[in-house]
Amino acid sequence: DVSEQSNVIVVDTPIVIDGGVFDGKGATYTASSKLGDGGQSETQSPIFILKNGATLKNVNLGENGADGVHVYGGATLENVNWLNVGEDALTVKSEGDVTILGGSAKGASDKVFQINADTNFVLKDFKADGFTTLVRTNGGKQIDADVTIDGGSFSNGTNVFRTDSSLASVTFLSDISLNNVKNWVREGDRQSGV
Ligand code: DGU
Ligand code: CA
Ligand code: CA
Ligand code: CA
Repeated sequence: DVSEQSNVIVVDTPIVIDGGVFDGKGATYTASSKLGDGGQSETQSPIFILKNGATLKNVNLGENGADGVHVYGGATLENVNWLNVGEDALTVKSEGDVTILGGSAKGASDKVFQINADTNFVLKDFKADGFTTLVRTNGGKQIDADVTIDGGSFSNGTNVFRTDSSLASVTFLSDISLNNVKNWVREGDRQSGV
């Protein structure tokens, strides 16, 4: 269910991609009010649902980001840009590996990537500007998330990685550029500054 509105595709039912590749060729997809308002309400729906190793590429998520992208059973994202993150940008909803290559996110009030299930989560050459936490395992939960952040540039945020899980790990590789970011890691109540 999509309709065109000045080169922006307005989505009022989540677009489900079950396996295979969805190439947006640079188009912008924004949520209609049926999915949410892009604020901090936890009851919003995603714009895209990726399942079973689907690839999403060359897509912008527009001014109403709603609950972004939900992933079930792993996915790859290439050159996906969140122009204004809604409640969050992407959520790992069930076990599976997630790889994010390039892309960017702006304007997250709280989290960018929300990990609610076991995953190997790779973020390579991503850019984020404006966030509280870039990558967060679900609050108060034990989640076996192995996160790798390889390059990228992150500005105007509080935490690069935050977890309450003793099973989670983060590895930082190559040249990561931080500008006005307070902590690399916050684990429980412990913070390690940059
Ligand atoms: O505990 O479960 O922020 O997926 C509260 C909720 C919260 C999630 C998460 C998400 O952790 O809603 O957006
Ligand atoms: Ca949330
Ligand atoms: Ca959410
Ligand atoms: Ca926002």
